Amino acid sequence: MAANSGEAQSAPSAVYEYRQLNCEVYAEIKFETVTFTDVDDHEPGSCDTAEVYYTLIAYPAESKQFWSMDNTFDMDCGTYIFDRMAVGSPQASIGDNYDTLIAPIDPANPSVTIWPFLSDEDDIFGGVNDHLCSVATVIRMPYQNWANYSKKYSLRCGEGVTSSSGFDAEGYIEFTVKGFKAPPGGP
Ligand SMILES: [Ca+2]
Ligand SMILES: [Ca+2]
Ligand SMILES: [Ca+2]
Ligand SMILES: [Ca+2]
Repeated sequence: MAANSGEAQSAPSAVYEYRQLNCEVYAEIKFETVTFTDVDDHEPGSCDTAEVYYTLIAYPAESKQFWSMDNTFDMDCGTYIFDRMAVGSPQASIGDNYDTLIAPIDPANPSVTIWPFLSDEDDIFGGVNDHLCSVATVIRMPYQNWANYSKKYSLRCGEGVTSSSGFDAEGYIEFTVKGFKAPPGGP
């Protein structure tokens, strides 16, 4: 009698554990566009041409860097699609998704820190480059809410970022954040 009652109690928890192990939660961060309404690179007029390299960060996902100080991407005023900006960059072969990062959500710290950072290269200042545009935000919510989360963000250059030298472009960065479930080990 005692053994039967013990079995009856353990069955439900075994089922619960099985389901938990077969589902982890991830966030997909898709960097959509960056729009510049003004760019200052010490040239005449209000929409200068910046020589750009940039890093897409969505911690705890692995960050992606495109272009470099030696190999930059020209940008002036207008809207640029991150997926297209990366084409031609030496780093663009690292994956098909040039604009998307996948972050595993940690139940103990269910947050994602999003921080795209665009820099302007300046030969004339001896390698001291300018901050062109960046935004930063931490998205945090209860773990169980992440799987169904979906939101589009539009943040102004400089929003959420502390920088002593400021930013040389005015504009905004748009990105979407979507939660989903996938088997352990990654989607
Ligand atoms: Ca500059
Ligand atoms: Ca100018
Ligand atoms: Ca320039
Ligand atoms: Ca420059």
